[in-house]
Amino acid sequence: MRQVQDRAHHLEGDSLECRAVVTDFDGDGRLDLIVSHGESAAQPLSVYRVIQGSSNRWLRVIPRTRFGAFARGAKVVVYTKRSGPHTRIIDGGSGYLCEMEPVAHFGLGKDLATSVEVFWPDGRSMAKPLDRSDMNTVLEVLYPKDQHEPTTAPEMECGHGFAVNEHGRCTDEDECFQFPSVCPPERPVCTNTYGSFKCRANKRCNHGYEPNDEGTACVAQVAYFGGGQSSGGGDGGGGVCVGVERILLLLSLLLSSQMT
Ligand SMILES: [Ca+2]
Ligand SMILES: [Ca+2]
Repeated sequence: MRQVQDRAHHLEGDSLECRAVVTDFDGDGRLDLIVSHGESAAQPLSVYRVIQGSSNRWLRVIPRTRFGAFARGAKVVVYTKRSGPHTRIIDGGSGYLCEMEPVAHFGLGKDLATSVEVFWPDGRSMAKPLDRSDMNTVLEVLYPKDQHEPTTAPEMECGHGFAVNEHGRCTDEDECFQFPSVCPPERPVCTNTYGSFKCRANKRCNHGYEPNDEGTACVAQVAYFGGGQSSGGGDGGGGVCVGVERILLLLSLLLSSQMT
């Protein structure tokens, strides 16, 4: 990693106020990195084109609005054979001076996607089973104009830990509720999780504290928002609109991911 970071510093130097976006610049299904410079004078863009990973599978999903525009704010969930569900949001503006592509990109490695669900901001949704021929393609998903038109198929495959509900959508199975004895006696406390469940030892904690995942100690309670822990703010409001240090880190991660 250190070597990759040094290489990134060598390539980008100490440029100030540069911004970056990750996108599939050449349409080959592998994400590339574009870095802009020049806060006060014109400077060329840097384009880092990914050439490794050609044997990996991928899927790109483009949800559309009812008017055919990119569906900003839509959520795209892809279920897979081995690695569970993957979620992307079509971002309406990633941050200061840059913006992500309005495409849900899924790098699958050797895995296979089995179904895709799209949720539009107005609550409309669709679901569609996928097969091998859908891998390594760009999937355009039109807005389902007819509220009553079937938007799912009976052969939906959601993968381990999920089941198809009465609306034809993949939903998490509550293993703790369905199988009350799913946890072993030494770790009897069951906590349902998205796609799985956890078992821990029984432990009482004082107010403001909660057992850790193993039930071996009490830790301070933390706030959760939508299942993920809160995190600190970032430069430019998050997304991939970042300062030079984060660009170098992003570049390092991109380069290192190609080496694996
Ligand atoms: Ca590419
Ligand atoms: Ca579960």
